[in-house]
Amino acid sequence: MRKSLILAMSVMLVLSMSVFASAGYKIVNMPKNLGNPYFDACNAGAQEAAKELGDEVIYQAPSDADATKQIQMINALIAQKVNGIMVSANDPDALVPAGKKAIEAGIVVTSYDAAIGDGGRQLFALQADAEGIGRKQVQVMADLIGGAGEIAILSAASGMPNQTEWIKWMNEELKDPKYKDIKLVDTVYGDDDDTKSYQKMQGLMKSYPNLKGVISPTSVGIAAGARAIRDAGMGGKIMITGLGIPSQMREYVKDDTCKAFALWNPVDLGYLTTYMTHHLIAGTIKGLAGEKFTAGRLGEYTIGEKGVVLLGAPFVFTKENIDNFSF
Ligand code: RAM
Repeated sequence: MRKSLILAMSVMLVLSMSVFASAGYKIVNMPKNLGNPYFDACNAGAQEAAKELGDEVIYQAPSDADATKQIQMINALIAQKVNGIMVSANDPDALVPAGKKAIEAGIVVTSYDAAIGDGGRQLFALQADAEGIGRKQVQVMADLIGGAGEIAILSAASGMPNQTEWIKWMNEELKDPKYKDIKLVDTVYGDDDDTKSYQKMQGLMKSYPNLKGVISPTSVGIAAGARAIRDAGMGGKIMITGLGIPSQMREYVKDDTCKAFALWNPVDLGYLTTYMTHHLIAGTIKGLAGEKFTAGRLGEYTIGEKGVVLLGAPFVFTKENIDNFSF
């Protein structure tokens, strides 16, 4: 008697669990490319949020940071009728038509990290204020090289919206007369590919024998650049800073190849994006400026102008604090 009751109850439990699971939304997390530990950290946050929300987040992207391949993937997802797509765009304008088509098909399209242009996405989770990020990297570099010498920028790809925006602010900051002894000699692109970024760093060292420092606003570029500097025995002679993730940069920070770099928390960025996307699908927000929503452990957020939701302020990592971070 008691046994059959327990059995009936467990059957009911399993049934209700599967009903709950099928009530969840199907959301695709589409970074610029796969195989990038920065985006893996974003995805860890997305999975954490999905678990809390009862949604399913599928991690899908091209193997290289290519806009055309992202467009093909978005088109395929429209046919599959997923509920939401969260995109870090390789090209802001090229992705607008595909994003629009998905929205018209009833799919929620959001961006994080690098936004699809206006009309091609509903909301954008912005990691940190672009002006602050751009200017900060120049300020850190100036400190590292004692305010004088030749510097270069080692970026990802020239069409990527976040890279373009940060570099614009770096150039603005450099106009300040206090940097009159610093000369930006070149901006090169490693396409967020480790080997290509490493070779671009080697090329910079060859072309500019007096190079004092490199700013790399990409987690792929800064790690490859630091490795190239160390392999060339130039650690301490050429400074590198930019945006990186602690797990990839720890060894270079510890041996002084990279004394300081900045970033936001990518796990939190993926977590916020997933909550934001979920609320749009559920209809609890429409995506209008001024609307508020709660993003689990991160608390309350307000939608800003042009559908931008700001994660928070960036953080500078050094030898003193790098061991406090696991991502
Ligand atoms: C790379 C990507 C990403 C950028 C980070 C800092 O992984 O280019 O878009 O935000 O670096």
